[in-house]
Amino acid sequence: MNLQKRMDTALSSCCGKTLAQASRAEIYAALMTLVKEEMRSREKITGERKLYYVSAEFLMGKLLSNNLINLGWFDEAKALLAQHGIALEEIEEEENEPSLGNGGLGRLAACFLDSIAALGLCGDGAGICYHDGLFHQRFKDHKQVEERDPWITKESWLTDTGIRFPVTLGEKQVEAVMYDVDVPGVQGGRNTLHLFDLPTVDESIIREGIDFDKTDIERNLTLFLYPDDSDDAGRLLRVYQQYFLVSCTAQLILRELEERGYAPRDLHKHVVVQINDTHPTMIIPELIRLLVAKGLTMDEAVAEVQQTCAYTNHTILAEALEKWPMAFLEKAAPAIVPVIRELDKRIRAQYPDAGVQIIDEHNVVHMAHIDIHYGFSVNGVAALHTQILQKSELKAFADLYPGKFNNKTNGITLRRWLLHCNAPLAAYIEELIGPGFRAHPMELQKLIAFENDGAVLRRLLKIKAQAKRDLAAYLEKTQGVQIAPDSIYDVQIKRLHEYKRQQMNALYAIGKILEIRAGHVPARPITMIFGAKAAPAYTIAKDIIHLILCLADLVEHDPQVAPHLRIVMVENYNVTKAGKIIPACDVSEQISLASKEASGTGNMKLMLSGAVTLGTLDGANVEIRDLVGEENIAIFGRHSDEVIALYNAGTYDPQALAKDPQIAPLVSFIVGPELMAIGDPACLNRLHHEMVTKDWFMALLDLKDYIHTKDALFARYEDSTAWAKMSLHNIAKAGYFSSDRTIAEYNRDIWKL
Ligand code: 26Q
Repeated sequence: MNLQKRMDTALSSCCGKTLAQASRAEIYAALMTLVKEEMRSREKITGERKLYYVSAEFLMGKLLSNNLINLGWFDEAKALLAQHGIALEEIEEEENEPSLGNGGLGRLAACFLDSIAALGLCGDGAGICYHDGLFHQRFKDHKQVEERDPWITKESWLTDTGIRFPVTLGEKQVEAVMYDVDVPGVQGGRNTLHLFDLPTVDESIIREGIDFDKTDIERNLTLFLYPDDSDDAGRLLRVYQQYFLVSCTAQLILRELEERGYAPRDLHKHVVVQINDTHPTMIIPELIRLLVAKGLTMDEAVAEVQQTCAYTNHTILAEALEKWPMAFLEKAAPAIVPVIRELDKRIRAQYPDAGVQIIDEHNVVHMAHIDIHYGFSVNGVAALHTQILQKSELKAFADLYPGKFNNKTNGITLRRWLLHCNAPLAAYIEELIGPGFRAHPMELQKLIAFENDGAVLRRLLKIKAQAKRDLAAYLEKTQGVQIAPDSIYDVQIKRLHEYKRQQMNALYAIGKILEIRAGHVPARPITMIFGAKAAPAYTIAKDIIHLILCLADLVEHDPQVAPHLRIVMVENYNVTKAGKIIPACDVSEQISLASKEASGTGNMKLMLSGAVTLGTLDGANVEIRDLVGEENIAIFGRHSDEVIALYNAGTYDPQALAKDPQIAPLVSFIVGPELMAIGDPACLNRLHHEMVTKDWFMALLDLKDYIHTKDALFARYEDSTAWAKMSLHNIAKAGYFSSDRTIAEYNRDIWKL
């Protein structure tokens, strides 16, 4: 491949320019076109069995560098641009990030597609092409404001396949369009992400911000990714979206099955469907319906689909487990209602237990129950999470089907989260242990041999120091904030949710402010970095953002505090920004209420860049601790069994805790005169009231332990050699969390491709 030549040709044909004359946008467009062409010329990965990973979300991030890496073009492209004085990062800035996901679940799907292709497995993704993704977050008056986030440009990674599927939405027939995004494997070959869209969708119906007519399905169906379930019109739209996704996917599966020369009654031999949370659950009745239409009996169709579909659970939060009133399904997806009733009838005949029925006494359909009864595999996403599913949340089902339950601890693709986002660290690791870790991430363990090598530890610190300066420069450029590169970077980046307890971190900040004012300054300045979007209708989550933004303002303007503490909330946190923040992180905040975070994947990304985890024994933190050992992680807080017992007993009393002499001043500060003068008293009062009366996710329960553990961890930062050693241990043990390992396990135990 001669990239130089191909770029010259591409640029001269698109705009009659040379590389030296072309604008950044033109260079980006030319590079994208070349990469697309190259990917198209690669052979599709094929196989006797094919996986369809069906998900309402694929949080792919920008694709240019990712694709360059997987094609093996990255270094050449970088060098070519460098000859013209251009950094590849500048060209990347031209690309819009598609925000086709809320957070972890969507990003996991993207890492999985990368790993499936990397392992040469035959597997495509199927999702929805939301025109405006989730939303673009802006801060105004210390509050989150949602704006639309159009990301599709004339030239994009999407290719119209020309393939159309009829879908019956309620009473209307619509015609879906299938776009493809290629997913190149690092060792050659390619898979595809199929994104379905409705051409009648009309952006002009968007009013202020992200407000639009929720009832006009033909014009709104694929405008936005549904961010919350605040109102019924929105909830119904979500059901329409889900049915649209699964109807298209089911048709695609059967069409490709036939093209490959197999009969419908051999579906399970040649197809496996992974259902990413309950969002695509309706693919089960839809496939049954289509098989019956092709001549199978109901018994045959049910048996076939049951051996084809597998379900991944990502949450034990009751409010996130989807349950839809039958009336919604009758309205949005009438074609599958008879099938769902039939499936329910069969369960009733077999199992008397009311807790495992599909349609409950209120005529509400429990989507997870469909998946568990009519799929052949149910997996959790971290060891602790799977245990909790089996022992408590889904115990009734685990007792019925012990063989279906299995664990697949999440993973992340090192190609994006190390090789791309932290190239200097990757290069140094290669210097030390050779290139083998790229294909075999467990080889990172070879780094342990250097744990007492002073020169190596100093180099690691230097790489981190540079990443911290880079982040400081980025934040100055993008948000106009100044942070001190020699401070500790304490990072909490994830969706805003009470169970993740950003509010506990904010209370820590308040404690620090009060301590500094009392003359106890920390040994080293602390920079607290937050990144989080809140669901637009999640009031308390937005109040927590408000609190953090008010605290950031207060600290910045207090000359006594500012030299020792800074708080930054990164606007519009997304995959791109994660890539900038992660390499610079010293302390990784993973402080969810034990039992509530199914896995977490940010925890893995941050340890891979050498951050030390400060966390509870929740999700994959448990496995991180087991791998790195107690001495290389800071653990605090109640354990999951204590938390579950407290919930069951109903005895948790935040009111009493709020009176504790150490806690009271921190909580009261939220409604004290200083913050009230900066922020919106209604928001601060509401948050304060919620915290001291409900504190549903028990932030106050672990607060003292948290503050103590965090201060002790910060103190350890002062011994830079010991810190570098901890950091090295975290990098060395992160190989286990490669999504290549996770995917190999899915394939070994579930997909059998
Ligand atoms: C449900 C009903 C109605 C509307 C929206 C939803 C909805 C949307 C998104 C429910 C859940 C989600 C996203 C969940 C999610 O991201 N879960 C995270 O999944 C990660 C990957 O497994 C885990 O690491 C995280 O612990 C988990 O929180």
